[in-house]
Amino acid sequence: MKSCRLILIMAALCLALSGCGGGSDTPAQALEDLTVVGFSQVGAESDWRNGNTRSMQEAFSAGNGYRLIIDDAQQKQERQITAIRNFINQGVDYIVLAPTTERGWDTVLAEARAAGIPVIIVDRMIEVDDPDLFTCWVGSDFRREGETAVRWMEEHLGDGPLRIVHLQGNIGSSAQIGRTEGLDAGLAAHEDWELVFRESGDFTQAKGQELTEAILGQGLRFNVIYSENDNMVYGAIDALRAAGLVPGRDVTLISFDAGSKALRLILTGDISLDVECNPLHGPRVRAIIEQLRKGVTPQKLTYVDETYFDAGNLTEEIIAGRGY
Ligand code: GZL
Repeated sequence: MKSCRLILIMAALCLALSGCGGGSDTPAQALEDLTVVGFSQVGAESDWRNGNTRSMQEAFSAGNGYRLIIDDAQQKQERQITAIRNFINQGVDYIVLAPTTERGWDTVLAEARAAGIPVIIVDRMIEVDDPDLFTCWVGSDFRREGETAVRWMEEHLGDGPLRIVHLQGNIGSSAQIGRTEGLDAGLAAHEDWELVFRESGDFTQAKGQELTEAILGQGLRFNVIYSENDNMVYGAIDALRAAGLVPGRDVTLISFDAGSKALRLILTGDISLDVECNPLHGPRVRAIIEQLRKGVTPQKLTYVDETYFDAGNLTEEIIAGRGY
């Protein structure tokens, strides 16, 4: 019922604009059959994020029986909270939230529950007092991603002191929290690993370049950059090259996401390790909603299988099949 109001308004608008009426394939009839999904997306800060958005658009197409309403929060939680309230007022059938940060969702998710709208969390995790405030979550194990990177560093960089520059993602996001925890465990375990710089680059290429330029300008000595996503490492590469340094030779670059552009930089030797964080959540979230539509209770937490790539295991075929 809740989506009928939205559909009828849209249908009336379509009919008014198109002057058509009657017939089984009128917009009203077509709209009536669509399941409406409100998707609050973090932003468009990275290749990963854009791949995630495309995956959701492909999964929730009209041809698949859905109408997807996407709100781009420009990496601001308050905009996501407003978007969720708008979805509630529009009477969508389902809400999907890709949360900017872990905390601060209890109130608005209680409003969605009171409205009888299931909420699916995708990608990053949320921390709420009552886990029944969301139906289920699908995403990555970010701590494990960080541990994968540190294990690789131990195996491949173990023969000398490491002076590490750490480019963090959005502070408070579970991607940043988990990847940072992984590195912190490595720093605690190795007395010849030194953290020489740590700051958030907000997962963006521009900030990654800006921070790297600043530390080069200060004359800081380092031999590893641990970047919590690909776009920040692209910015770091630009800064290193401008300073006459050779990425992969003068500085070892560690990254996360494993998008096709970054994997090509592994083949050229610029990036040494890229830990996969798969953004193609559209089919996963659609499968969850289709379970809900059949009255089936989905698994509460679903972790996506992920690996890592380096010069030892990467092929052109892998890159060709990435999808983002
Ligand atoms: C990780 C995702 C992160 C990516 C970044 O699941 O939340 O946000 O690592 C993206 O590229 O901006």
